Amino acid sequence: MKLVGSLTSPYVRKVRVLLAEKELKHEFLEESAWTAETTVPRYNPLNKVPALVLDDGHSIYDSAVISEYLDAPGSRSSSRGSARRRARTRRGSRARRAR
Ligand SMILES: N[C@@H](CCC(=O)N[C@@H](CS)C(=O)NCC(=O)O)C(=O)O
Repeated sequence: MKLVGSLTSPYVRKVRVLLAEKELKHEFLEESAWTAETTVPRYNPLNKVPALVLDDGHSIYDSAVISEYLDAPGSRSSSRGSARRRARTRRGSRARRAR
């Protein structure tokens, strides 16, 4: 999986701490939502970091949703789709609230 975010965002930092604590293998793509050439909308239509790109190519966003996903037991196992589905559903409802 790949975490998309900036080094200055407290929301990104929260997720980075969780990834480190859980020793979860991931790439870090340093990106800011504030530059003209930002790629963040590819991963989050709200153009906010963090976004977490899963191995299947789908992304989830909003630090609370990402944290819950990473904290769910077995959520990174390919045989466990429920945490992923829950994260996608919550991602949608958080995005609607943010509008
Ligand atoms: N509720 C979001 C907030 C994320 C957020 O506001 N990120 C800021 C960086 S600290 C951002 O990307 N802002 C870009 C923008 O608002 O256009 C979360 O918890 O992930």
